[in-house]
Amino acid sequence: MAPIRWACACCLRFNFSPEEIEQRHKSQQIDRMLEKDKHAIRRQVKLLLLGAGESGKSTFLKQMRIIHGQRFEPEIVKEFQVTIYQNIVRGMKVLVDARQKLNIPWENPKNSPFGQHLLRYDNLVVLDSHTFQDYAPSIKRLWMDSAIRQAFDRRREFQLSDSVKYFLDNMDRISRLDYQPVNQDILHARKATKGISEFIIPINNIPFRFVDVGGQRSQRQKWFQCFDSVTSILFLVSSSEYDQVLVEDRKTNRLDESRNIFDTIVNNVVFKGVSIILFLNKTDLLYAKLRSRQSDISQHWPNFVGDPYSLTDVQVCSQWIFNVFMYKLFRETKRDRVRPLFHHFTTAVDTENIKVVFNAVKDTILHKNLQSLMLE
Ligand SMILES: Nc1nc2c(ncn2[C@@H]2O[C@H](COP(=O)(O)OP(=O)(O)O)[C@@H](O)[C@H]2O)c(=O)[nH]1
Ligand SMILES: [Mg+2]
Repeated sequence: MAPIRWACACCLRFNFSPEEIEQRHKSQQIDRMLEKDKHAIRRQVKLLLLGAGESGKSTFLKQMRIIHGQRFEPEIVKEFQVTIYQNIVRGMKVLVDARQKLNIPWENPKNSPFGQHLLRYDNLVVLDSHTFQDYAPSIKRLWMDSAIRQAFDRRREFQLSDSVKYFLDNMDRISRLDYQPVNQDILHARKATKGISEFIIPINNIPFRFVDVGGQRSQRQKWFQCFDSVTSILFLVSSSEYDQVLVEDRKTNRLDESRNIFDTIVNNVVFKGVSIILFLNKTDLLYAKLRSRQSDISQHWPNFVGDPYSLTDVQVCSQWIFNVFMYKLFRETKRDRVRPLFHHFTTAVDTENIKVVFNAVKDTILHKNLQSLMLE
């Protein structure tokens, strides 16, 4: 028989057996533990990073680590180094292949065998600082050839990761044998997120739990697993992708896909009381795209009215596109007209920009949740 450790008056009054009393005792203990957990969960801020693939979710999370002084461990830096080498070699391989398919003649025909060398790279081969040397000289030569630059300028016609240009412009430094990635390189490293990854950072003595998910179609069914106890959703949109199509099907416009995902989130009853903060990201790439005047928004978005190109200053022109077109596009998706939609224009690879934006976001979140965070 189980020893009787505790029996309240009502147990005795109802003539519970010692086993029943023990059972009741255990269940009360469990209730107290659950209550404590609930309290801890309520005392934390859970931020869900959502958005289509390549919108900048993981980059934003990297910035949170950098800004809050949580260094990347040496093993993680090593992993990023491998990713960077692969981003570069694969990126140049894509450009060489595109040059061929687009029938752009080499500026220097002697570069042809260097291009062939890149095409022979097996995407699954893991590279290190030594094996990267096999490709580095070819890559440097090819990046100087105007044929590759012309293919690069037509990149919206094929799939090229956004960071390739940054890495190719930094080849002299990256191809050194003693190369160590700096934070800016880590921020540009592209590796698609699979599954769900979480990172907790204490901010103002409150644990901020950032939840990062994979954004591509195949990854999105996993999103529902993290919809519990969400404080805020940070929804990222890649604003420069208005003229690009999805990796997944190579036909859906990326901005359209992003707006459809936003629709399912902002109008979801699960998130009724959750504040949603929209990040119109990749402003730097949008500026660059506008500056190059290679792509006209109204060609891809016929309901885009106005002529932003009549504005001579690229910055003014981009702000106009953001406010008059993109923000409106997302705001109009929201069925509840009264509910506020906070928004920011961001460049996730720019630490100073994210510092300022996150400060504002943090204030909004803390202010909105002050009661549940402080008073419990
Ligand atoms: N230039 C630029 N690149 C960005 C920006 N945000 C993200 N990227 C790059 O875009 C790629 C995709 O970003 P990532 O954070 O992996 O997207 P995710 O799929 O939403 O997690 C990475 O190579 C990033 O370095 C930005 O604001 N500007
Ligand atoms: Mg990611």
